[in-house]
Amino acid sequence: MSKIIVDPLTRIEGHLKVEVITENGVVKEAHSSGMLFRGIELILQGRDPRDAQRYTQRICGVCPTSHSIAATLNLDSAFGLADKIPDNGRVIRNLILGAAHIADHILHFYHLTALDYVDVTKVLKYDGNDPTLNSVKEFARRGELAPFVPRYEGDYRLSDQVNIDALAHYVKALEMRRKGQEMLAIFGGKMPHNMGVIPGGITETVTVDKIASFLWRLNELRDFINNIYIPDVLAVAEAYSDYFEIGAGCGNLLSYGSFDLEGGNSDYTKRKRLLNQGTVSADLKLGTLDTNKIMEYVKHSWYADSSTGKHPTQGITEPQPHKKGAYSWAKAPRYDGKVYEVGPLARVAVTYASGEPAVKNLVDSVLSKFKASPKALFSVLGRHAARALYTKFVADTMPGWLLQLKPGEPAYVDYEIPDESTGMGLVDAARGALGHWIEIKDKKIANYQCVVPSTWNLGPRDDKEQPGPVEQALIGTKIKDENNPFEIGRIVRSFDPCLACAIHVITPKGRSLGIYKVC
Ligand code: NFE
Ligand code: MG
Repeated sequence: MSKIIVDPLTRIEGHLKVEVITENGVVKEAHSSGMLFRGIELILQGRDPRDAQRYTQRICGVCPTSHSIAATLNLDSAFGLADKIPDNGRVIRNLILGAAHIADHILHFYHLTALDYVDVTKVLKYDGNDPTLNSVKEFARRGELAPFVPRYEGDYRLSDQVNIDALAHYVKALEMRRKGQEMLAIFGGKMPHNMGVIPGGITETVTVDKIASFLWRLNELRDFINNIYIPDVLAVAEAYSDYFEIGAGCGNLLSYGSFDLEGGNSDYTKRKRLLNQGTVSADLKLGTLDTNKIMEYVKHSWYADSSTGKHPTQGITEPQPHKKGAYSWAKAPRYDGKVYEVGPLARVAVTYASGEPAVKNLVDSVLSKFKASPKALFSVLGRHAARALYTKFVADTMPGWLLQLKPGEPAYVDYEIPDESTGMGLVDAARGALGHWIEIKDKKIANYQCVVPSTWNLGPRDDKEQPGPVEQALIGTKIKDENNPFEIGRIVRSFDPCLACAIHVITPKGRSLGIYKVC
């Protein structure tokens, strides 16, 4: 038996510790620990409900846009506006969320996960004219490749040419992310922490100029997705095809769906969305989403036991940092008592299982290229492929939304804050199902709860000792070289963890709460 601790696990957002115990090189036990406390839910208590849109965006620098949408859907529902949003407002929200997801998935593949597969030291072999790669080569020649080294050594399999191309794409992807953020800011006002998404709709007016500005950036991004991102994911899949069989996870997938295709229905679980709401089991059986079945458990989390087994409407955030048997600041969300994975794979699988033709064609074409069955989707490479195909599907749909905008027509409706109310906002963030719940008393927030994607995926064991999705994905994995446990980083990063979303802390004076050595 040996123990491998990766702490902190780098190239993700936030502070994650992963600990595995191996027997004969195979993972027998795994613990995923979120290492900081997220206090935003407590900070919101007693505030103006409209603060939720502003404050919850500060949970995370990567996905503030998704929090702005979840918070706003939540406020729409609490203010009685869910069926009153003008089409311009609904469509612009979709464009803003789409821009965020495109930029975010490009970020994940190139800047967070690619160096698990791409050998950055191969830049030393570069003899072309790209000035960016030449300057990286100069740093590498002088032995200055931080933060890309130190790293695990050994299992890099791409050919020199594919490897060098991928490094050039890493740099190009930085520019593409900027284009995505610019696109978002056209209607959102700025990025991060947009100002444009508000209860009742959107603050920005629609003009032909803005539509044109958005469209040329979108077209550039679509070129990048089709000609660079997807081919790079397929090249990695070809060289590392064993990762279609590694990191399967819990087998249950859950999605809230994303991108409202119609207003009208104030029940978000029944709305027509571009990506469908629902659940999918390991045999791709579709289930309908019932939010009453969502509960959070805390037996192994640093929270008071009185908050265990609660639906988010009854949720309590009561930290207990010295609790015995606890090993994470993340709670353990469960659906119908069972463990569920969320994320692009869940979105794509639910939509695929619903028979949506464009998504089905995209997924089937990749599966047939690798002579793989749909079961192969439940894997490290399945997650990367689903994320890339989802990005393409959304980007290809967005030009049509621009054509639906009506310059000069309203993008929001006015409202009053009710004395007392409750609300729920559901959307799929880039990393998966994101839910916000609010209770309003005396026009102020009495309770606010967020159940975020990385809590679903990275959360610890629950009260029935069921390990969380990432923990299950690690268990059973053969670690080829325990001194260079590539498998751990590759499995965990395929979920695109964001511990800032799952847990987060601030002090009023910005006092430093800990020093972390990242190596
Ligand atoms: Ni901080 Fe987030 C996304 C949300 S994941 S990245 O996407 O919500 O917990
Ligand atoms: Mg919560």
